[in-house]
Amino acid sequence: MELKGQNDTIDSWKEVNLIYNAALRQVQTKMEILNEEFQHVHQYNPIEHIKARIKTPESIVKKLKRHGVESTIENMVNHINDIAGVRIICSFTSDIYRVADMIRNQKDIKVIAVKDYITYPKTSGYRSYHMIVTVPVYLSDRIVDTKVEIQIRTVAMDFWASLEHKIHYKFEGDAPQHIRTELVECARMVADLDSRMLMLNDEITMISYELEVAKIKAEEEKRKKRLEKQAQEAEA
Ligand code: 0O2
Repeated sequence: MELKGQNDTIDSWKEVNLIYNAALRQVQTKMEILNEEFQHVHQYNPIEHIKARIKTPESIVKKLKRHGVESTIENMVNHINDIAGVRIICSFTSDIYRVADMIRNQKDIKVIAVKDYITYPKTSGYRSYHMIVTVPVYLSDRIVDTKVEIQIRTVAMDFWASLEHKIHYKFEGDAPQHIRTELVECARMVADLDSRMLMLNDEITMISYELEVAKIKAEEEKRKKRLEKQAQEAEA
């Protein structure tokens, strides 16, 4: 089967929409399957929930303007990495890296760029883990490797980013200094909350493990005693 890149195969907005929607659905389904499998094997869900969206034509045009390029289908496909966007919300920071590794291990997903704004937060305070990947979309006559932006973040990071995004748009990117300072302080608190919740969860997991081990040992002790008693009764 012929494998073509994006720019020489996509030539109309309708087709673009169809292809990016297909890519979005594939990534979303893959994530749901991985989450279900993880639950089955480890009795634990690393993913709280998933949101998926196609960027609106207005936002695409705005972003192309920001990039200083003409609004054409070709420029859109080449310059805009987040036409298809999937946001994965996790409970804990450790889950983010776990999910990112699961994505990397998918044979048909190609990771083309990673931005770790958790290890290196933005000056705004923004924290999130971004991956630009491509997935093959199988059409009747060709395969189109299609870009999807995956943002992975905790519930707390998402809460902060939603409010900051709203403020950013309200003030058209020029929020008063005291609001920006307060947002940076809130981002610091969010990071602290995430790390304390993770420590708490690790401690709970450890206690549950120790309780489970103690229960097994107690069961074993009981079984031994029962066998000893049965042996004594048989001797008598
Ligand atoms: P919108 O309106 O959310 O779609 P690229 O997409 O790679 O060409 P960039 O900006 O270098 O452009 O990529 P980056 O930094 O990975 O950001 C991509 C997206 O992450 C943004 O898309 C936002 O959704 C989100 N993001 C990045 N920085 C911030 C931030 O400081 N605050 C918030 N709330 N979100 C952020 P768009 O298209 O810029 O915006």
